[in-house]
Amino acid sequence: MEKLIQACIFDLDGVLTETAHLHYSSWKRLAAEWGFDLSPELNKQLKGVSRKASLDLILKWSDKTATDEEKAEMMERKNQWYLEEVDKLTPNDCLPYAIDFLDELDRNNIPYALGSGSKNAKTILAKIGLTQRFKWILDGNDVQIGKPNPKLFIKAAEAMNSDRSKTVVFEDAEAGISAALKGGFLAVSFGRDEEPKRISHFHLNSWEGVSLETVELGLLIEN
Ligand code: B16
Ligand code: MG
Repeated sequence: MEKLIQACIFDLDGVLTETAHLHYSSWKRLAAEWGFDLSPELNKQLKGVSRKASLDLILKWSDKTATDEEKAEMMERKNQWYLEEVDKLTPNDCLPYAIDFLDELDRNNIPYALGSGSKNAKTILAKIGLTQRFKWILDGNDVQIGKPNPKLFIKAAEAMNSDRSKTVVFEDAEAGISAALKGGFLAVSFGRDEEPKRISHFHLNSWEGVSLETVELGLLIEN
C-alpha cells in the first residue's frame, strides 16, 4: 500500500522549540519606546509572521509611522535583544519527545525538512542541537514573502521532491496552517492555540506518545 505520509515539514518556533516569549518581550520593549503597550492578545497575531510584517503590524496598531531606514534600525535592535536570549538556549530547549518522532521518521526513511519563517532558524537549530538532523533547511532567508504565503513550504517540498498532497506540515501558527492549506499540504496544527486547530486537518497538543501511526490515523479519521 502506498504510504499516506511521504515527507514532513517542521516549523521551528512553537513546534520543535519555544521562543515566542522571547519575541514577545523584545517587541514589547521596542514598542514601549514610543509608549505602546503590546498586549498578549495582539502578540498572538504575530505568531509565525515574518519580522518585517510583525513590525508593520505593531506600527499600525500603535498608529505610528516610520521610514524604511527607521524600520531597519528598529528590527535590528529588536533582533539583538532576541538573540541575546536565544544564546541561552541549550538542547534541553527542544520540545519534549520531538526527537523521538524525528527518530521514527529516520527509521522509516521518510524525508523531512525545516520550514521556518525565522531568519535566525539556523542559529536556533544549532543552539538546540538539531542542525545535523535536517538535510533540508528552509527559513526566512529563502523567501521574500513569509507565511501565510505558501512559498517557503513549496520550496521545501521541491527540495525533497515530495508530493505536496502527501507531505505533512507541522505548524503552531494560524499563518503557517493557512500557508500549508494554500499550498495543498496535509496540515497538522501543534500546541495550545485554538485558531490553527480550527482550520488544520489534524491537531497535536504535544509530541508525547506521537507516532507516525498517530498522525496517519488522525489525518484519515478527521478528513
Ligand atoms: P525572526 P517560525 C517565526 O518562526 C516566529 O513564529 C515569528 O514569531 C517570528 O516573527 C518569525 O519567525 C521571524 O523571526 O525575527 O527570527 O526572523 O515559527 O516560522 O519558526
Ligand atoms: Mg511557529
